Amino acid sequence: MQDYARRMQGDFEGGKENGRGTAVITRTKPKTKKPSLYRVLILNDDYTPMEFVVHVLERFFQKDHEAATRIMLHVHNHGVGECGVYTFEVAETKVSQVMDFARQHQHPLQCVMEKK
Ligand code: TYC
Repeated sequence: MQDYARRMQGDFEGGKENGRGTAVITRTKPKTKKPSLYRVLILNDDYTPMEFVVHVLERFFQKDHEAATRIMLHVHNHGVGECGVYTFEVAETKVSQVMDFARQHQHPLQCVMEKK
């Protein structure tokens, strides 16, 4: 965004004289940056039991049984589906938790993240 536009939004306080007849713009509002968001996806495979995938969605993605079943069936039918959208570190943690849990139960379930 251009400075003049930000000034209109109150990001700057204008017009401090700098002794040379020109104005210096000083920032008054703290700069905030929106974090990038990441989709966490699960992938279909031929071996992981449907009930296990539903359990994963309930346990790690706070889905109720209906929502979890709907997402699982979407993945089963379309190959991939969204479990949730999170900031980078949260998404990374979810992916690790799912991959570890699937491995512990010897299922080939895959979970990945992608930038939105
Ligand atoms: N396709 C699996 C089956 O028929 C079920 C499944 C659904 C597996 C979703 C993985 O992410 C998945 N047992």
